[in-house]
Amino acid sequence: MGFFSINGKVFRKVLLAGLFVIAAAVWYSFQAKTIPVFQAEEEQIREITIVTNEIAAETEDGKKLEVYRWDPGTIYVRKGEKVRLRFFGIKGEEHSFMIEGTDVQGTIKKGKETVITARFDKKGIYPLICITHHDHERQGPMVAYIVVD
Ligand SMILES: [Cu+2]
Repeated sequence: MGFFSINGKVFRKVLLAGLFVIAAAVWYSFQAKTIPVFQAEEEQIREITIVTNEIAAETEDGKKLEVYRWDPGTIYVRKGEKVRLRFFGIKGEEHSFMIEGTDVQGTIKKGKETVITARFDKKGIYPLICITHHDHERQGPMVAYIVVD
């Protein structure tokens, strides 16, 4: 009886140790797989390049028409996604801009890059407005639309 009860204790200890090893192996394999995935997700920032463009024309009587534009004019972003907006000034000396519905604002100069990192947590359409070229009288409207869904 004594022999069997000692054996029973040893068996239980070995069983518990075995279960612990299995649990640790399962936990470790789970950790090893998930850690790099989380790191990759955190580092993911989508880059969007936007340039300042100009459309010019002339009427039959020689009147010059011109409008500054963002290129692209529509930017699609996922809700909660981190984006890096790289503005590059091509046409026009300077553009002071804001993104309506956010506190993002800045200035783009010809031949220079302005970089802004943003995250839109609410769905909607956010106008990217150039204040310098706001309306028809000031070679505008220079507006693009950031569509967040
Ligand atoms: Cu402008």
